[in-house]
Formats: sequence, structure tokens, C-alpha cells
Amino acid sequence: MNWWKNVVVYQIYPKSFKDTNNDGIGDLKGIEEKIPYLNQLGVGAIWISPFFLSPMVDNGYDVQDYKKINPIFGTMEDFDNLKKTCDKYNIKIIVDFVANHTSDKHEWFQKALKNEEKYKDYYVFTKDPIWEKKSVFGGEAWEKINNDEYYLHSFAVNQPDLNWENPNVRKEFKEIMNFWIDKGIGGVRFDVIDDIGKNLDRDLIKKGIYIDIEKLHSFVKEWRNESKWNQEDLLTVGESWDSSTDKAILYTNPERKELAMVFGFEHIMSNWNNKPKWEADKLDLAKYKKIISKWQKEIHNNGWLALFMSNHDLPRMISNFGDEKYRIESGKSLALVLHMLQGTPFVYQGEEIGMLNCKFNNLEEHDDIEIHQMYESIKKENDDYTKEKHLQYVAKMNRDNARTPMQWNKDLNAGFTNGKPWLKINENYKEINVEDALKDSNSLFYWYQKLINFRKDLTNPISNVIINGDFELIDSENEKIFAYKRQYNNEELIVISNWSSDKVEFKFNKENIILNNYDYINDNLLEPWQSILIFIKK
Ligand code: TEU
Ligand code: CA
Repeated sequence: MNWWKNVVVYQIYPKSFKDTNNDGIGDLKGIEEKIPYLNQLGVGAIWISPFFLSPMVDNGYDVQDYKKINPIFGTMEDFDNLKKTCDKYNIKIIVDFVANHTSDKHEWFQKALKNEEKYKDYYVFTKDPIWEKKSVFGGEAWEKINNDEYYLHSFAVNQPDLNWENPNVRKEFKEIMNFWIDKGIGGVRFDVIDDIGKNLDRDLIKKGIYIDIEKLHSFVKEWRNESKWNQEDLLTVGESWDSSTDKAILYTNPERKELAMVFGFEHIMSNWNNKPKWEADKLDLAKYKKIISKWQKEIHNNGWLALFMSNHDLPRMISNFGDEKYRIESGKSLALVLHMLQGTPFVYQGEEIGMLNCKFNNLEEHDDIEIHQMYESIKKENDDYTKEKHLQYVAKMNRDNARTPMQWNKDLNAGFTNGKPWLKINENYKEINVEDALKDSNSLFYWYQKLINFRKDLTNPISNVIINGDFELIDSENEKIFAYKRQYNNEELIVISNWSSDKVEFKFNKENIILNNYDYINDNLLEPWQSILIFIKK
């Protein structure tokens, strides 16, 4: 069995994790310092968001040199030391490759701007932009340089899109892959992987078809075949906003030899209802459950999934799907539902202590380029749009919610730094922090630790059911209860989880309960956000 089928991955946003030199910015040494903590949690790998040389316009997702460490995060020696410490605890390192675009400060783009033919062809230049293609961050996706020429940037203006149809670009990324494999990484997360296969055709883009599936998969296959990536045991995970179940299978069916797993976003977008994410509706649980069920069933023996409810681009998951008033109970319920599914769970930093969205008091407190660029683009269309309105508009879904520094303890700046933190610290750090969580045996931390160990411990029969079992919803139309059954041979796992702040009647058998997020259980009645896990050996 692949090692990544029974581990949990912990995502680190390095800028916000732990600062060791008091410049207010997290660093590689800070990650190294906290490896014993992550080992205690039980994770088998860490995915670190990009720490390569970068002007940090999009916090590292604008790469200037893929083989250099950003000095704000440390040195190559720090990386090697981190790797050694990780080895000691058998924790693998997953790096984050941004292959769709580079920073505009990247040498390739600088040469392209100087009209060096070779490098011009690394990017997408045109005199005839397809204006229908917009930037994900709001506004135009085409920037004019000179001679009426434009370049494509799907994200910020400082993130020019690469031209993957150019074999030289593909060659560069094979070398980058080899470089990091030689450094001993355990895997790669591929940023917006769908986007490397582009359809630059006006009529198709008008219809909303931008991704060229055939090109995309041929590029991924070539990348894997013609580099050291062909080693079987790497955890390779693609970020695929475009994925439906059939597309996820194209990426992850082992026979196709592409990726190990993908992040699909259909569940995340279930309540966006084709509107901008800022205008998301309330969660419709029945709809959400159907999506989870469809993915579980269709991928089951045909591929593999990355399981997640939060990351550095999403709101904090309790604020998004749970109830802040039932922080611990709802946090445990969300985690239980996620961790008993088939796939590889990802825990985003701070999730294991129940960190929440952050209240920002004005736009100036915000860092994220998306928030600012979106403001400019709405303002352009709408004169009386104000900063105050925008602050409200983005409050719930903005990405800074997930990026406020990690809350380690009650001390100055939550123990994140002794300097001035680069982004506001959530004011709730005196109630929500790692130190307190470790002292409380009922904390979310220890709940996560149990869930992680269920999957990891192959001598425990539960782990077999989690890894291999099939999936069936129970009472699928129920709008408050998320209940499902996993079955493998003669063993059965049942999750019954109240995803509401009401008491809810539900029929169940009180025998064989092995986890309960309350210290009591009523007959056929669940408390607000109460969840139980039942394990039956027939
Ligand atoms: O994100 C891709 C992406 O399209 C969205 O997650 C986006 O950040 C947002 O939700 C739009 O509303 C990846 C990275 O995870 C993100 O941090 C980067 O900003 C982006 O790519 C560009 O590299
Ligand atoms: Ca630092």
C-alpha cells in the first residue's frame, strides 16, 4: 500500500506559522522547532506553501526562482536541517509548485520583456487579447506592455502565465522537479494544475471553457515520465478547481500514472450557487452530503482523494461550516465527518485547535492581494462603492481569515513572534491557543490526534475500514444530520453527526459507540453539534 493512504497531511503557511528571528514573519527554523508538536498530533507529512524566492505579491505564489529559498524564510541550510528533523520523526515534506505562472521578477519574464525570442515564448503574449478571460482576483487578465502587445495573467498582474505548449517550459519544470527530488522531498502539491492546459480560443472561452483537458494530461504525463518523478512513492496532489469526479479520475487513476490525488472543490463551492464566493448562501446540508457521497462512491476504486474543508485560501472551517458558538463541538463534528472518509485528510494549521475567522477593522489591516484587487475592480464599475462596503462584502470569505498567525500561547503576539507580526493576530488568542489545548484532554487537539491514529494504526481494524471501506449515506435528505456508514468485509463504521445548533431526534443504537464529543448520550436525541462514532465487528 502507498504510504500516503493512511497518513494525515498538515498544511503550513510558512509566513504565519512560527517566527524565530523576530522579524514578524514565520520561517523554516520555526517549522523545524514545531516538528515535535506535529509529531505529537500524529501527522505523516507537512505541505509547506511556497517558500521559494519571491517578491511576495501573492505571498509566495509568485515565484522568482524555484530553486532558491526566500531569505525571509531562511536558507537552503535551514531547509536541509528541517529535512533532517523531519526524517527523525518520519514526517515527509511536500513542496508547493506554482507551474501556471511565475513572478514578473522571474529572470524568464525579465528576458521576455527585453524581447529575447526564446523567453518570450515562455509566456502568453498577444496583440489580440481575449477580453472574456478575466483575472481570478477581479478585473482584466491582460496587461499591455508595448507595441500594443499584451500578456496573460490569470491572477495578479505580477503573475504572468507560462506557455506550457513550449517544450522548453516543460523542460524547465522537469529540472525543477529533479532538483527538489534530489533534496529528498516526499511529494508535491501542484498549484492550479488545471490551468497549464489552456484553451486560448475566443469562442470556447465565451462558453466558459478555458481548460484543455487533453493538453493538460499530456503535459502532466510527460512531466512525470521524463523526470525523477516517475518514482512511485511520491505524494503528488493537484489543486483542481475544475474537477468533477470524472476529471478527478483522469488525474488519479493509478493506471494512468499521473497524480496520487486531487483536491476537488465541488463541496467547497456547494453553497456558492454560481455566484462570486463572497455572496455564498447558507450551507444546504442535503446538497453538500450528496456531493460528498458522489465523490466517495465514484472515486472509490478508481483513484484517490485529498480530503479537506479548509486551506490558506478559504475561511476558517468552523466559521464557514460550523458554529462559532459551539466552537469545540462543531469543530469536532466537522473533523469526524471528514476523517472517516476514504482519501487522505489535510489539516490546515490552526484547525487542530479550532482557530476562527478574524475580524478586520479596516481595509488597511488586510494584506491579501485578492481583497485589494477585487476592491479596485468593483470600484471601477461602481462609483459609490466604498472601502467600508468592501470590508463587509469580503468579511466572511476573505483569505486573510486563514492567514493570521498561528496561536501558540497567551503571551505577546500569541507566541508567534516577539517582533511586529506581518498580519494581525486574532484577538481571541487568549482563549484559543496550542498551550491550552495541550493541557485539556477534551480539546480539539486530542480529538484530531485520535482520528489521525485510527487511520494510521494498521493493527487496528478500524483503519482498514477507513482506508478501503465503501460508503453509504444514512437518511440522505436529512437537513441537520450528517450520517453515513463505511463497510469493509465484516466491519462497519457509522458516523452520526448533528450539523446544527438544535437538538435533533435521530434513531440509533447506543451500543458500540467508540467516540462521542459530549460526555453523555441520550436515547435517539442528539445535542447541538453532537457526534458519535460507532464501530461494529460482525
Ligand atoms: O489558488 C487558486 C485559486 O484560484 C483560488 O484558490 C483563489 O486563491 C481564490 O479562491 C479566488 O477567489 C492557488 C493558491 O492556492 C492561491 O493561494 C494563489 O493565490 C493562486 O493559486 C495563484 O497562484
Ligand atoms: Ca522570521
